[in-house]
Amino acid sequence: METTDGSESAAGFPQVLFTFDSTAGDTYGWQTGAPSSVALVSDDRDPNNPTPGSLEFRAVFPPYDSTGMADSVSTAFAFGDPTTGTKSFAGATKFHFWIRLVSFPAPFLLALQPFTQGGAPDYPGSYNSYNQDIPDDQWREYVVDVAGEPYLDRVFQLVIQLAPAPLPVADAEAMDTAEGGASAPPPVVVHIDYIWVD
Ligand SMILES: [Ca+2]
Repeated sequence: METTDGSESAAGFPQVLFTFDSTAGDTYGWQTGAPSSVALVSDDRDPNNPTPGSLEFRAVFPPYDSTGMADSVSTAFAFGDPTTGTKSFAGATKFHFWIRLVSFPAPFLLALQPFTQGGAPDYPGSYNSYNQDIPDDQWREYVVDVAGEPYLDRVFQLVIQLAPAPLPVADAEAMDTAEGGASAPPPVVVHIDYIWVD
């Protein structure tokens, strides 16, 4: 489903990209890989919004390896094919993401990182919004600074990535030899709303 404001012009900021204000039942094109999941929920960043809704991302991490590391998981929206279907945001300076850490406290969450990425063949990205030690379960705005990025005329996707904290080495070694194999970091749930660009 097309969920942008419909503008194909590179000019004209700000642009609201996603508000998730619907009971449509899909996820407005946002996807993740199983066993993680995305779904619309009635939570909203604005308590006065007459048509509330946000995207719930349930991040299910893979098991720790023998060194105590586990891979990050993410949810993403692609504007189209990375070669032929990118969208121009030329002239943009910031992408804004409102995100709420629902499963607070989350001691196994190392970082919450929204980022933007350009298309093929080199997939350049902006990774300057790397957020650790999120203090509570409230809605917060996370800003990706893209001013002057050369790929803005061919943006491929928006991504929200969650990185699990590594285990202490001693714990990882003990876990690796324990019966039953490696455990995984506990799942983390975030709500995502009001993604806009200026
Ligand atoms: Ca909303």
